[in-house]
Amino acid sequence: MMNTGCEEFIGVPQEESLKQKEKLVQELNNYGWNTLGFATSFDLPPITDTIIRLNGSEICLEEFRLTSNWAAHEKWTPERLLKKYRNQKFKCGEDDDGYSVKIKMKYYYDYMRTNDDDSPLYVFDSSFGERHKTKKLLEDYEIPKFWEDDLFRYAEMKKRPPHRWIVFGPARSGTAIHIDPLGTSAWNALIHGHKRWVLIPPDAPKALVKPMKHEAGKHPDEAVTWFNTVYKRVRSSSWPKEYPIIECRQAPGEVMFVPAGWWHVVINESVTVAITQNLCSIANLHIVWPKTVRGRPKFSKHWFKRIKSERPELISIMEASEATPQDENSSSDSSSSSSSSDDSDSDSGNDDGVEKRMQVQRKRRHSQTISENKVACASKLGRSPERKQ
Ligand SMILES: O=C(O)CCC(=O)C(=O)O
Ligand SMILES: [Fe+2]
Repeated sequence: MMNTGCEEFIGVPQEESLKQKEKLVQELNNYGWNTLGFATSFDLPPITDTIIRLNGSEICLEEFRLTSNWAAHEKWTPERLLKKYRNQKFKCGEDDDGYSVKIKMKYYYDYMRTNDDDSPLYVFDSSFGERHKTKKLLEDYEIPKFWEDDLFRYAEMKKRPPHRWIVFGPARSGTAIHIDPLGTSAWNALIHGHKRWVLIPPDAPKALVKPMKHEAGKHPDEAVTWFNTVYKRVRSSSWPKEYPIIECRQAPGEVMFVPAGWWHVVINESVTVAITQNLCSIANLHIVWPKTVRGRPKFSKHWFKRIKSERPELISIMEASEATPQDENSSSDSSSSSSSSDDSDSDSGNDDGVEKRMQVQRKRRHSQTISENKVACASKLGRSPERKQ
């Protein structure tokens, strides 16, 4: 839970805050974001945590002390983030035309504390490391050794698909069921709060893992909707044994690894702050390469050249993989996936691809300006950098 002990010191000045809050509440009510009353009625059942946890201190790889030395543990409490980045804008959604919707930290902080939305806005920002005022966040964590060999790093930074996100949001925010894009795997390090995860094997059919049409309701493609519908089936005895799920409650300091191709869905139990990165490792290059060629042809040419000069030994894996048939889920899953999708894997048009990672909750936000001075609606800003890549 958030420590609200120092609100007076770091929060938005009281008068401004009250005005903003009034406006916000009015607008949120107008949009019916709380129509289902989840703020008071949504409860997750007790969990049978089935994840395999490795204790970093008990295995021989020294580097497996993944996050204990990260400054993020001190610096990324909601309060300290507010204090340091209060006037910086972070991406919390996309409008219907794919423009970023951004919100200043000071307003989002207030929103996190006070909202009663069924499925609250979620900050999911992939360009923090490129913006002058926020790139210092990169110094607060490091890529764990296991995942350093990300083959996309050979591509020019400006050309590579978005690959790192700072993620924060209140209880009930989250990421709907999806497969990560381009056959990438991901790690997700939680700094603050608790997340609930459910992972489902890659071969589970989309129709089984997604809410049914009649269940989509007011908030289609939202984590809360999944946890109110499919989750019940997943936990019942009628769930097909051939798709055993893995679930866990992630605590601060724990790093989740999501293998390529796995369905996953995440909901925040309280205010959370996390960092997540997607990667193409040698282990999944044979999956990532053909998807990249098909989905992002322009980028793939550039990347191929770079691999050829930096890691020529990998070219044979890439060439052999092009003949491999693609699996159905990861190439066809789309609109509701926060990351995997036809269009997310595509560089036709604006060559943006992987940014669809968080598209789940953005879609619902349409083009509202939550409040003129709180959110710079992306259409005023022009395409966000990540959409141009
Ligand atoms: O922390 C979360 O909400 C999960 C994020 C996720 O699955 C993703 O970024 O692909
Ligand atoms: Fe994901």
